[in-house]
Amino acid sequence: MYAQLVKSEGSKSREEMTPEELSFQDRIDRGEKVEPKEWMPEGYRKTLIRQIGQHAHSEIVGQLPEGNWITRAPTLERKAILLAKVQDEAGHGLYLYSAAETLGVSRDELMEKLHSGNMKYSSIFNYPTLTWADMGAVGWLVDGAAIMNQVPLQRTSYGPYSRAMIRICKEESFHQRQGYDIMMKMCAGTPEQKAMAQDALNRFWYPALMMFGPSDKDSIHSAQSMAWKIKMNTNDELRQKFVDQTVPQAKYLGLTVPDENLVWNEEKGGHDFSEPDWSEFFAVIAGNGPCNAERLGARVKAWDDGAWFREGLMAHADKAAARRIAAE
Ligand code: FAQ
Repeated sequence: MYAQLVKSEGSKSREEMTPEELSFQDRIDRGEKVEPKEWMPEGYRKTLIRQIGQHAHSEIVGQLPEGNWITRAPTLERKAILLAKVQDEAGHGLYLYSAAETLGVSRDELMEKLHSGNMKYSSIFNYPTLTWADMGAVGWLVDGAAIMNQVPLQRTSYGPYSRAMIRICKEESFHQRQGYDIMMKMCAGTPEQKAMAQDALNRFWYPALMMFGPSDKDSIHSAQSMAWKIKMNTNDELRQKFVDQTVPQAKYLGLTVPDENLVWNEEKGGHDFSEPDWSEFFAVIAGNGPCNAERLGARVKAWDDGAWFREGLMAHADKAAARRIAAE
């Protein structure tokens, strides 16, 4: 079924597996959840730390493009909604860091890897948000793509990740609705407002398609991650579903998806569409997108600026512990 998938490095056939690995794979195949204290192959643990850690970093870095517009939201109501949405993303980051910590990695280690450029976050957050319409496009397309990817992850095999996803998905669907609501208002507004909405769609369409990762033939982790049910679908499957879901929404808004090759293919029951520019994608994930330096710089500065607060909390915790010991 997944003829396009490349073999993941280090993946083993059943004949190559140890008895422990075989019985682990059987549990996964039966649909059982894996919990933190249970035995798991080292590769499974590492893959989860990579994916959950990158996912957590994406939620945290993902606050920046929208945070940029909180002070400039057009009404008090829009400001309150955007503020709540950005705070939700912080919460998602925290659930996910907690899920990653159950795998034996500390939050400080994950932060250090993000700040030193040794761990990724989603490519999408390296694009600028230039106008208020971008808040609509981010909610509609970026949260829309995030939901498409995260709904299946509610069934992922690692218990803490799966449970975090259930809660996150509830909030993401509100985020997507608020973005689409901004787009609806702008498209029903003046010609200038509608043109801003079209411009935002033009700039965010292909970066949103890139969120699903490289095409299946270049996705080095998919085969193994799907065998372990860490990932439930291939990158191309989810990208196709996203296009099929989003095209009618664009039509309803009276906007044009910026793809001349976009056409409904009756035979496959889905749209044919142009692939994103993969050389741009690989440049962005290598650190060379339009906003990589700015985004990472903002996170490193926030970490450094918060050092006094973390030290204060630790001093307080140490004093409280010393008092408890003295009282015993
Ligand atoms: N950006 O072999 P694959 C959100 C990397 S949450 C950057 O296909 P995999 C909420 C990949 O890490 C958005 N890097 O990898 C929100 C690997 O490099 P590595 C985040 C990417 O892991 C909304 C290499 O390419 N969601 O938006 C990307 O099997 C609004 C090869 O790729 C998640 O993290 C990319 N787009 O599949 C917040 C969901 N794609 O690690 C604020 C969970 C690929 O070997 C505002 N993650 N790479 O150095 C996943 O489902 C998967 O990790 C994929 C990638 C599908 C992202």
